[in-house]
Amino acid sequence: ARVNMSGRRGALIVLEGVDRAGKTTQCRKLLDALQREGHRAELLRFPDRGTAIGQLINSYLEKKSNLEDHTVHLLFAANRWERVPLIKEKLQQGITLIVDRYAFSGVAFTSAKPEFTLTWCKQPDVGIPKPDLILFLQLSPSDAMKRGDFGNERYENRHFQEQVLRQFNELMQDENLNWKVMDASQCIDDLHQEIKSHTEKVMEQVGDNPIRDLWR
Ligand code: DGP
Ligand code: NA
Ligand code: NA
Repeated sequence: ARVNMSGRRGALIVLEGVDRAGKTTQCRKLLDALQREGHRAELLRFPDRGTAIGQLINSYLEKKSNLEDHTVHLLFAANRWERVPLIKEKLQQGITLIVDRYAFSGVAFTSAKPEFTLTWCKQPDVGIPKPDLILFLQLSPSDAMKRGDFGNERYENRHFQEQVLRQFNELMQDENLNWKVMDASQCIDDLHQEIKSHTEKVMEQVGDNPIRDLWR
């Protein structure tokens, strides 16, 4: 691995939220802004549909296949674990990572299904790199619907999204994590400025702090 001359590691920045909150747009704008200012930053997104596991997930989301609910939960977690070596390497090299969804989506989406507890859902992601900052793009399911019809993918319906939001709210009670709740109903550029300023603050603070383990 390349040595990071500044001695400062990159920050692990996660964007979360219900579907249509604008995560993908904001990830891209944040990446562009950081790079323009000369920071080393890269984008990751989960699920990463490009890997072998990601292809199983993709076909499940597109409803081309059915998978048992526990099984699909473990596949999503495995899809994050397969990127853990890369995540650690980039952070150590001083590269800030902007991540479009992470284990919090993993837990919120599965625990929104009947008969899944938060405790069970968290286990497969225990120990993945702990984010330095989690930006939650808050948008009510009714405002999300106004942004146009949901697509045809699995999970894209209002009732389910309401359950997901409830589960995210539970996860946000965890004071060991650095959650920042953002109003995603504001205009794209104002939201971007808020996200950028939180991110830059955290990038300053990480210094050479060790990368910690999530939920451990
Ligand atoms: P996206 O590519 O960001 O549109 O995400 C695809 C869908 O998959 C979206 O409805 C959220 C859901 N999702 C993302 N991560 C997970 C996960 O880890 N577990 C489950 N069950 N669903 C997830
Ligand atoms: Na989606
Ligand atoms: Na549940």
